[in-house]
Parts: sequence; C-alpha cells; structure tokens
Amino acid sequence: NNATSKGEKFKEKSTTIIQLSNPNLKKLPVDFLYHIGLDTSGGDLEKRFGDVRLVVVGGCHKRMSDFAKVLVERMRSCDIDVNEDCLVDMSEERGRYCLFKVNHVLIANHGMGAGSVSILIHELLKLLAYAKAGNVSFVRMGTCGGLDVEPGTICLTDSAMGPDGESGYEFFQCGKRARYPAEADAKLNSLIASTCAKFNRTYKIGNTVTSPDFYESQGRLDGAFCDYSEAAKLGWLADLAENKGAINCEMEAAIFLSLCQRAGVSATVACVALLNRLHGDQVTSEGAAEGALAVKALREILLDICLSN
Ligand code: R2B
Ligand code: URA
Repeated sequence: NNATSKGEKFKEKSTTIIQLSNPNLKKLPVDFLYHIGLDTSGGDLEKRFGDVRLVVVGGCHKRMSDFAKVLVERMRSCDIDVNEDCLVDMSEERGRYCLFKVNHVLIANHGMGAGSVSILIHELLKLLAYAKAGNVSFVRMGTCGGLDVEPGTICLTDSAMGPDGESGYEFFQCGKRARYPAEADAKLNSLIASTCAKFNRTYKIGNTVTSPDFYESQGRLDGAFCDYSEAAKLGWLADLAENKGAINCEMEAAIFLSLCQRAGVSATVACVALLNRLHGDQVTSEGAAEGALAVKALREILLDICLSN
C-alpha cells in the first residue's frame, strides 16, 4: 500500500540488518521481551514488525502516545492507509513503556536514565532482529540542558560522552568496566538538520554529555545536596564545552547510541535545550512551558520525516 511505499525510502539500495552478537539467543525456545510484553512464541513477529524502518523514542509516555496519535491523523490526511489498531498500546499490560506501530514507524517511551532506556533498546533491537526488519533508523527525541546554547535550540548529538568527558558509554559487565563508542549517524543528523531549517528552527550539532542523574552528576547547585562549589561546576561545564565539543547535557544519549551502534543500526538524538546551564540550573515553569512549545516544534520536524521518508 501507499504507506509501505513511503517506508521504502528508508530501504535504499542495500539492506542493513540488525546485528545481534549474542549466540545464547539461538538456544532460547521462546524469547520473552518481558518489559514490552511481546515474545517469539507466535512466530508472527516478521509479519507484524518486518516493515519497521524508523523507531522514534522519547522519555515521556504521553509525549510518545501523542506522537503516535498525531502521526495517524497526518497519515490519514495524506490518504495513507493506517491500520485501525495502530493506537493500541502493545506494552500497556506490562505497565513500563508504551509501544505503538504506525505503519513503518515504531514509537515508544523510554523513561528517564540509562537503566530504563537500556532495557527498552535491548528489547526493541531483539524484536526488530527477530522480525528481520532492514535499514532501521532510531531517533531519540528529548530535552536537555544547553551548554552555551540558547533555550529552544534543537541539539543534535554527533557523539556522546560520560560526565568525565571520555567519549562513549561506560558500564559494568560481570563486575568489570566496559566502554563502547556512542556515535550518531551523520546522514540522519543531516536529514534532521535540513528539516529543522525547513521549519525555521535553530539547531546545533555537537557532542552530548550523558550523566547518570539530573542533579549532582550534572553539576547542579539546586539538588537536595551539593558538596562542590559554583566555580567547580562552571569550570567543569566550560571545559566540556571548550575542550570536548559538548553542546548539551542529558541522561540517555550515550547508552542509546552505543546500543544502536553495536547493533549496526543508524541512530541519533535530537533534544530541545530547556535552559543554558552556564546561566543556571532551575527549569522554571516559564522555561518548562517554552520547552514544551519547542518540543512540539521538534515533533513537527520528526513527523515530517516520518511522512516523507
Ligand atoms: C532529559 O530530561 C530528563 C530529566 O529531566 C531526562 O530523561 C533527560 O535526559
Ligand atoms: N534534562 C536533563 O537531563 N538536564 C537538563 O538540564 C534538562 C533536561
């Protein structure tokens, strides 16, 4: 149908498949994707998910369910056939994430922080690998603190680093430190950048600092505790901006990009800056309201990409 042909553009010439390097999966009679409430027992994942070309994720449940609703409305207004059941949340029963499939677009929320996004991305990568989906791109849409960046700017991640300024994502495997690169796909960034320009939205491409929490590991002075000085905070942020090319801070880009990169899928992170962290820490109610408008603008940009690719 029409919608499938829309999805074809993501398919280009050669097909890139999702590469999972886990031999143990072959030994599982059934793989239960526990947190998203799907499993391999029905043998129907290829039929249900094989045509997915774009995965759009973001932290908030409501932001992502709204994204799915608006995408359905826009597709219908373009006379694209959309299944009746595409606004049924496939993961609702599990109560952790929402998950919708609107033609070739899979939409989910990932919650806050590395632990939450990691569970979702592991299970989505397995789902799409079992479904033999090809040439899939992943986009995280979110919010962030800007580093010398005006609030409202859309920050596109080139490469993500930890709060220590080391590039990539570091975590523990069997008690040992492991570090994987966390690079975004430059082509996907160019596509989002040109769509930002089409919508007259200010954007910036640069590196992203991913921290394990919102307050202390982002150097905030307004948490329940603060055992460092304002000078230490500003010195650290200035060093990241000046010497590491950092344009923003948030909590998921490094793990998200590293998992996608390990699976060989194209991915990027587009975040609206809610504030300039060099000028403060508090997200005020005015800042949050302005941020919500900018997030809607980002939604329009990603909807345009869903509809035209
Ligand atoms: C941005 O916003 C959230 C914290 O407020 C977090 O998920 C992030 O990365
Ligand atoms: N999200 C973050 O993680 N940090 C900010 O400063 C704003 C949004």
